[in-house]
Amino acid sequence: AGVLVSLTMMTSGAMAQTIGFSQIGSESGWRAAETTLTRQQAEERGIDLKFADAQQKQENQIKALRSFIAQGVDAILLAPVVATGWDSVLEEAKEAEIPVVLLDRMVDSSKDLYLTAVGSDLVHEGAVAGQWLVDTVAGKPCNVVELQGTTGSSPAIDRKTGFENAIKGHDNIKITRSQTGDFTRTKGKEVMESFLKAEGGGGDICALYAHNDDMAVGAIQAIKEAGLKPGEDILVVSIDAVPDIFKAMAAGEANATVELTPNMAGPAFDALAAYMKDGTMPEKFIQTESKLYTQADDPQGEYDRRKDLGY
Ligand code: GYE
Repeated sequence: AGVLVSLTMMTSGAMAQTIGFSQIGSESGWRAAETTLTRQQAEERGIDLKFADAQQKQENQIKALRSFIAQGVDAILLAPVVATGWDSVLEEAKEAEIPVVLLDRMVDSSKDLYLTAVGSDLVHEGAVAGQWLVDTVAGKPCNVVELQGTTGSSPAIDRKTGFENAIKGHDNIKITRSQTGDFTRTKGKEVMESFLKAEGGGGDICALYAHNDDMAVGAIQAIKEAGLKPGEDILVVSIDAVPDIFKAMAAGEANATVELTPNMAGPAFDALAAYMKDGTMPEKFIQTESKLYTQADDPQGEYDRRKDLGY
């Protein structure tokens, strides 16, 4: 029986896997695209994907992980809505010998509590956005308003840090207001409206830095409703490179975005396949690239290339 089992195990590299995916929700176009691509890749690879939408709540993610552990899934994908509070449930997954792969956001738990993390260098993304503004205003005074991502999430923390690092030493650029828009269009619009009101109509707001394109798209609406020209009166720089930011760029209403690939699942499934086949340990962090796009980079063409990817 031993030989039979080992033969079965050896040929079962492609054995059907059940993988639990705790997704944050669908707060942005980017998140929707990540979900679409993850489902597609699971399908292509014959993976039985158990999908749980947490509606932005950490307690729902923790519940989902406990349910996956109880089901005895082969592996877990987790896009952690915030960076803290994961130790106990990740310990439970480790106890159950279920590998966890983080997608697009990080946790502050120790690295031995997850197999690997797939994501971008979030600090670098903020720095690319900040450097673009430094180069664009070229020494002229510029008051910036900032729409932060979800409070306590690693992208909100790191993208703020990166942007501030880039503008350090350029005293002409000042962040005058900064508040979370929770990565959504609706909140982005609401908070931008409050910024415009607080700044007496927004006449002295030179630029908006939004931690994602969806908040920027919402803010663009607010800027227009205030009678100002987004992309001209108020420069707009954000992150994700979703189709609708390219649509805004093509209309001259947005200026720059830093690309974040929504395909985090590909590298995650590859790392899991290798690990589950023969114990190959992946790097602890599998980094995806961050590319700057501006109005000079054929925004209409970029929109066309992305519009059918499930955003
Ligand atoms: O930028 C945003 C999504 O976690 C880096 O989450 C990701 C961010 C992304 O809501 O659109």
